[in-house]
Amino acid sequence: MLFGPGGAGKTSLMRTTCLGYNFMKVLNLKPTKGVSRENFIFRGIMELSIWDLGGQQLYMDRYFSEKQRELVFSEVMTAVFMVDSVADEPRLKEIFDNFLNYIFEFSPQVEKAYVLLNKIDLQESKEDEIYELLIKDLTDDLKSKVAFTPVSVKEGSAQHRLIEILDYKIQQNTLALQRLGKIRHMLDQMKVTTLSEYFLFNQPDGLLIASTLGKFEHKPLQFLRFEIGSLDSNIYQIYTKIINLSNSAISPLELSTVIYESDNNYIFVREVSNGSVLMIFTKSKSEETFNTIINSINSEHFKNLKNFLNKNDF
Ligand SMILES: Nc1nc2c(ncn2[C@@H]2O[C@H](COP(=O)(O)OP(=O)(O)O)[C@@H](O)[C@H]2O)c(=O)[nH]1
Ligand SMILES: [Mg+2]
Repeated sequence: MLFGPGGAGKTSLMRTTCLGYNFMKVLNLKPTKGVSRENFIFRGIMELSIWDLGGQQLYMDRYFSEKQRELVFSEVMTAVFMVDSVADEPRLKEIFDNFLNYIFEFSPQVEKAYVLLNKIDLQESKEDEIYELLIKDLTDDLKSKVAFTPVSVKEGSAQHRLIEILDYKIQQNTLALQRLGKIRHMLDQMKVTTLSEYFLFNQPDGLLIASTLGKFEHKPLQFLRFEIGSLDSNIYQIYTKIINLSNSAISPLELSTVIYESDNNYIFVREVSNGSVLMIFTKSKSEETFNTIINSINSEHFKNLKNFLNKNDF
């Protein structure tokens, strides 16, 4: 659950983290009205439902009402509270205290509430003051269950923090770990005999799902969608022309693999499913290596991986 007053940056955070939007695209978001729920597949392995509770007072009061609070605050797996460090929100403390109390009351499985003090990129940001206000009068027990982080969606640190929180959840989620293990195994099978390393990325958020080198951290891919399809339109035009010139029949052209070349390696980038992209780095540049890769991305193992990823049975 992502909770907090209107204008805190919740919708911006979700769209930039999970949909690859850049910040410019969320600059002029209209405030969310009421409750909106969006589903995302994080890192290609864990399904997330994000509740963006429209932050206006009217709605806030409704969520906290005796009639609704249990419904709203139960069955939460991860609780994140977001606040605008610039705005003066007269009832901020009250909203925050209610949030904490109801989360821990109705979702006892939640171990920690994460608080994001957002917009620290702005000069007027007063995250220290807001921190003092929010932590004031909390019991020691509550204090130990709340983690505060100053962040900025604009600069990317909010997305980093959210990813960190969600990755921690993956580590605790047996189903996600099983799924990850299977994917790892399939990559290992494809790798055999090719002398190359395989990396699978989640397309919408650009994050690594799994690789034959294990987990590795990379700088976020500037939160751009990992798409190779944008070359498509131009290639198709040229392709059609050439085929016409050679008087052959035109077969459907589907751009699914791009090959890069360095002095010492090839890098293959291949779309696996709608949601993921496979990258293969060769360790040498021999013709033989090249062929083994072509074979591996046309193999049964590749088809299995594709089927598995397309099944989406979380
Ligand atoms: N300067 C700055 N503006 C932000 C940041 N995060 C969000 N905003 C802006 O704050 C406004 C409200 O954001 P929105 O995501 O709609 O907030 P929500 O009501 O919590 O969903 C939008 O105009 C965003 O562009 C940030 O880190 N820095
Ligand atoms: Mg919103």
